[in-house]
This record gives sequence, structure tokens and C-alpha cells, in this order.
Amino acid sequence: MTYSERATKFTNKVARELFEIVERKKTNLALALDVTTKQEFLNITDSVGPYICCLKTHIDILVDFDDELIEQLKRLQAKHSFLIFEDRKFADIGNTVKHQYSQGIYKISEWADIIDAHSLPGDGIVSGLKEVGLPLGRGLLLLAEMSSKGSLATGSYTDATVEMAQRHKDFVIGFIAGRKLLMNDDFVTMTPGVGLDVTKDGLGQQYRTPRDVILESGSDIIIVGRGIYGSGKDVIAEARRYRDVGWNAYEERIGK
Ligand code: BMP
Repeated sequence: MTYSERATKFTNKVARELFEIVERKKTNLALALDVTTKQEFLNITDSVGPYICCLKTHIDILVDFDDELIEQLKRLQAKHSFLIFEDRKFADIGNTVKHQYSQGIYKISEWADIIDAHSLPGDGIVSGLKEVGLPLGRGLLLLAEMSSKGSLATGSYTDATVEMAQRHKDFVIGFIAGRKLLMNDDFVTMTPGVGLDVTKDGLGQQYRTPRDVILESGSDIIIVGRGIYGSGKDVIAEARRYRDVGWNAYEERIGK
């Protein structure tokens, strides 16, 4: 199915919006922007904005975070049209994650369209996040697999994560995983650990190509970080390159 056909099937508003943006901008690229200053964060977002469907953040790595940053980020979101995914990887009991999601310095629920969580604590984590996020029209991804070497999220853990998602279809929009996990098209699959030039970093990250991820493994969205903004890179040229390779792999998959 095409992204636009998929978009019409989602009941969750965020999942629908994501695929509408993908189709409209013709990009299945999400940027993982792991820089540590506001200046770099905003500059790169503005440069790469036209080529991405989603901006993935780790808001707690910014050394100079303030509320103004969120206002500036929202302005760039309106300018370029992308969803914001805060990669918070919640991993605690429902009551705790509820506060972590909505309170503290970052007030993630106020600006992040998408968040993610580990399934490790059981269904309560989804219920806690849902209490906050569902009324705000947000969506949750469950980490069913990880790209890092030696990840324990495999086999029965992955299967149980898929079952958990199916029990919470109103709020869980999909998975962080290396491949499409279900034959039906009810969930979004987003895949990190994507790179064209290197196969690993020095800390356990493992990279696969966009073609492998989208065409061979049936994922929907490639998440690329250092492949785009790494040292000495022309971020616009790299973003275009990943967008093109990712989109060509999708067109090949649907037989276009
Ligand atoms: P990079 O392309 O620079 O390796 O960045 C990958 C990004 O995806 C990082 O932000 C990391 O936190 C995230 N990520 C990952 O690499 N593997 C996973 O399994 C899950 C992730 O969220």
C-alpha cells in the first residue's frame, strides 16, 4: 500500500498526519538531531526541514535548553511541516512516566507529537502515558527492537511488545524496529541505525542502508542522525541524498 492509502486507515490522528506529510513532501526521512546547543539544533532544523517528515529529538542533551527553544522549534515546525518525536524512551511504572511526560523542565507532552517507550515494565507504562497523551492527540511508539549490538529486545520480548501494542491501538501508533513486524498495515515502523557510508560507530551502533530498511525489511520511516549532520558534512546535501535513496526504495517496493 502507498503512504496515502495507509494514512486513511489510521484512527490515530498523529499516524495519519505523519503519512500525509510523507506523501506530500515525498520523504520518509526522519532526522535524529543529537546536537547539544540550541544554535546548532535550530540551524540544522531550519536547513533540513524541507527534506524530512519528522524531527527526532533528545531534548535533555541540550546544554542551554529553555522555554524559548520550544517556541522557536514550533515556529520551524509550522514553517517546514514535520512532526516532532521526542525519543524519551520512557521505561518506568505508569504513575512515574505520566509525570515525566507532562511535568518537569521539558513538559514533553506540550510539544512532542510522538514519544516512545520500552515495553519492559508491562502495560502500565502505556496506560500512564495514554492518560496524558491521548486527550492531547499524541501517539506512542514501542521499542520492539533496537539497532545496537547485543540488544536484548529480540524474540519473545519483541513478540510480547507487538501484543502490547495491539491491546492499546488507540494510542500506540507503531514501533521502533528494524523491520515490519506485522503483516497488516495498522502500525507505523520507524527504523534507526541507518547510514550509507559506515556500518557502525565505536559504541555499539550498527548501520544498515535505507534500501535494506525500506525495500527489504518493509519499514516505513528511516531515522538518520550522524549520517546527515556528522562532522564535516554538508547537511542539506546529505539530507537530500538520504531522502532520495529512502524514497526510491519505497517506490521500488510499491512497484512504481
Ligand atoms: P545515529 O544515526 O547518529 O546513529 O543516531 C541514531 C538515533 O536513533 C539516536 O538518536 C539514537 O538514540 C536513536 N536510536 C537508535 O540509534 N537505535 C535504537 O534502537 C533506538 C533509537 O531511538
